[in-house]
Amino acid sequence: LRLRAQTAHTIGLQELARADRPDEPGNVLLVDGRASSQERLLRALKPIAEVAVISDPQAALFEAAENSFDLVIVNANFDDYDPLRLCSQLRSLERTRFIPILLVTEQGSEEMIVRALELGVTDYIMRPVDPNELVARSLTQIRRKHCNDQLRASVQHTIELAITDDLTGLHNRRYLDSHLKLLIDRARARGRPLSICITDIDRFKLVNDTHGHDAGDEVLREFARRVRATVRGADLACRFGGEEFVIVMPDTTPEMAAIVAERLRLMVEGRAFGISQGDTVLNVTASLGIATLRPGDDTPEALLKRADTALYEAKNNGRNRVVA
Ligand code: GH3
Ligand code: MG
Ligand code: MG
Ligand code: MG
Repeated sequence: LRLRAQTAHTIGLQELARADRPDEPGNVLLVDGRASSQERLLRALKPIAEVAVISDPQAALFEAAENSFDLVIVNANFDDYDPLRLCSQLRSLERTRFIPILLVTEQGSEEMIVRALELGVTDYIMRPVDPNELVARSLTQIRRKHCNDQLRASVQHTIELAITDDLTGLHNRRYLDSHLKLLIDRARARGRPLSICITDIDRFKLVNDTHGHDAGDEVLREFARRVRATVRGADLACRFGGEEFVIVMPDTTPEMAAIVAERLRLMVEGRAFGISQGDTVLNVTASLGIATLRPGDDTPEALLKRADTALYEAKNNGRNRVVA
């Protein structure tokens, strides 16, 4: 009778798991040095999870780092290997540090359990392992992992929205404000040059006035694409405001910055911008001002101000040019 009750209970938990996440079974890595216990634990877990079994704890670390598991179960039964070493490695690797760990230990190994919890093991279970308890503890961790993953992804998404310009997909001014100082400090600390370029589309108001605001938006998006095509991975490109863009270039001398700016100027001037109204193409030009970090620049604003003054000069000297 007791056995039957236990089976029913197990089924209850399975159904709960299915009802909760019908299309999201857990992915479990079972690290277990012995074939006999592997088989027993596997049988208990099979209804609630996809289980990968591995005997060698060092190989398990690689396995965990290469795949996305929701739970690692470490059965502390290896010959000549401290299971806590694996747990601690799992906790320290970037790719595995968020995976919950369930440790299976001997009765009376309180000391080991305390050390395990201290180094970040999530939960433990004592031998002989009760299958229901194993399922219950595993499900708890798998669900928690799924929730945490969703939370992390949504935080990531929110951050991205907050630092991205909706229209062009470039970084926005908020991101520039928070990062320019960082890039300047880093350049100073390393004794490396850093240059910035401010570019503003020429007579952009005319585009809006003649072809409408939507056409203006299309020009801005295409302009941003050409900015992106000009910069290197280490550069920070952002939409500073309306039709103004800023490029921050670490490790870049004034001479190199002038070359980059001239390349962008030619990229804009060289090929007309298509807009979706009929066959209309627009000839667009931009003016660019560059500045390089000097000892006297106390703030990011000081550097931006000099680039802006250069831009103003480029506008005054007839537009469609680079001024340093
Ligand atoms: P200049 O050569 O001196 O830079 O002339 P300009 O016409 O480009 O400069 P001005 O600052 O007078 O006009 C900028 C225009 O950019 C005015 C504004 O309506 C437009 N603008 C700003 N943001 C957006 C946007 O997101 N979309 C569109 N379509 N237009 C924008
Ligand atoms: Mg203007
Ligand atoms: Mg303009
Ligand atoms: Mg402007």
